[in-house]
Amino acid sequence: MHDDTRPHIRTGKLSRRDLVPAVAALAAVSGLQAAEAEDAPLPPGLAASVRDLEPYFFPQGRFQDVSRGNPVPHSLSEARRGEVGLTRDTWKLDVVSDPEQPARLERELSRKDGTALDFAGLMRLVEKHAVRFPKVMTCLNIGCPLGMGIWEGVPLREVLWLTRPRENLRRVFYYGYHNDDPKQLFRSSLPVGRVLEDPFGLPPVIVCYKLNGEWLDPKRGGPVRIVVPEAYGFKNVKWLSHVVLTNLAYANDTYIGGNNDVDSPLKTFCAVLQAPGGVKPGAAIPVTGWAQVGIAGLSKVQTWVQPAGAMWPADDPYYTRAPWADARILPPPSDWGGEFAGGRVPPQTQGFDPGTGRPLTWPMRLSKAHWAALLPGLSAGNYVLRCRTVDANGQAQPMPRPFRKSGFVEIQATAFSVG
Ligand SMILES: Nc1nc2c(c(=O)[nH]1)N[C@H]1C(S)=C(S)[C@@H](COP(=O)(O)O)O[C@H]1N2
Ligand SMILES: [Mo]
Repeated sequence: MHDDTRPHIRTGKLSRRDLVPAVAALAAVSGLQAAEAEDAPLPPGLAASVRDLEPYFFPQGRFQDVSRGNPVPHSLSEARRGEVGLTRDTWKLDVVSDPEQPARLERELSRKDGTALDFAGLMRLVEKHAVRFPKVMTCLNIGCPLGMGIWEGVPLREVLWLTRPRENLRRVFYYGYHNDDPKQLFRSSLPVGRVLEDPFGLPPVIVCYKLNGEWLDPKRGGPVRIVVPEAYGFKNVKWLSHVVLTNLAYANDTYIGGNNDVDSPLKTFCAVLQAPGGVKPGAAIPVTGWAQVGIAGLSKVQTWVQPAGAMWPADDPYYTRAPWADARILPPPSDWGGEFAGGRVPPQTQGFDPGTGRPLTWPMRLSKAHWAALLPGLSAGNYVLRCRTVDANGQAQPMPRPFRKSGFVEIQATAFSVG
């Protein structure tokens, strides 16, 4: 459905899914420093393009939607959503042992026994345990983020502990409302260790009920979804209804079908937002774009313009020997977008200074950054613009994980003409 990556060079207006496929090989970039966003004033030829950039945080309605289901659960009428537990008043969550590979729990939370967790119960956990953090939502198979938001929830471990698990618990899997049709089930899973503890400063896996300070809307998976900070979209199950604690020792995600690598955290990569258009010979060319900051961070965004039809050595499929030039990674915006109440990032958002509301590090990991470049003027003709990231380990895109089914990471090529 959305596994759509037609391989051709994009021309003219932005169509975010049109990207050029890359093939596997090795790229090595060394001697790179950590990212530094530049605060120096932008050249006049670039300032207008930067002003026109998309907002940093997306309002809920601006997220792209790739939901499955027939009908998609968010398209149900409010009355019907009430009947199936998809409103805050009617929501219930089963937290049970897997009958196939049981974990030993002292108690289960289940609709059957009248002990399921309801929204009021979730809100009791909120009082003590709520967390908020920024995260980019990206589909493993799509070359652009679906949206960037501040997600709020309760750590999934707080819900898990309500069952008082004792032993034989190795994995947690979870799924949402799927029209009561087993064929429509969408399930994801995590090792229990990731749920119980947050490695390397990551935020927790959460049972999420708010986005950008507002209740999570039905389209975004409301009333409640899972959000896994470092994961691609498919681990972030929407319309959450069941958490199953299991002694199963390996992943059983629905996304394994479709040949996806379900153990692959977010990669670092970039693309153009404003492509060159209407360019006159000799005139400097403003270009803007976004970069996804994956687990390896972001050190640079670079661009390279090549005459159309020019050949490139077949032994360098990732263009590592091309004369790449650094673009600017833009500093934190003064207007965050996101339609936040009072125009401020919600208080106590992880990664933001509680006093000033400014980010503590930049660019923020597992988030998005914008970039801009003013390319030197060219003579009349046809060209291809490419862009790539270099991560904080010095690895240039699409390395170190170039494979298609562990997350989209191809070097984008955009055709344009001067004349
Ligand atoms: N219940 C359910 N949750 C789901 C899906 C789904 O089809 N059903 N799609 C997943 C996939 S593949 C992605 S990329 C994200 C997209 O999240 P978004 O629609 O909020 O942007 O939702 C995930 N959660
Ligand atoms: Mo996805």
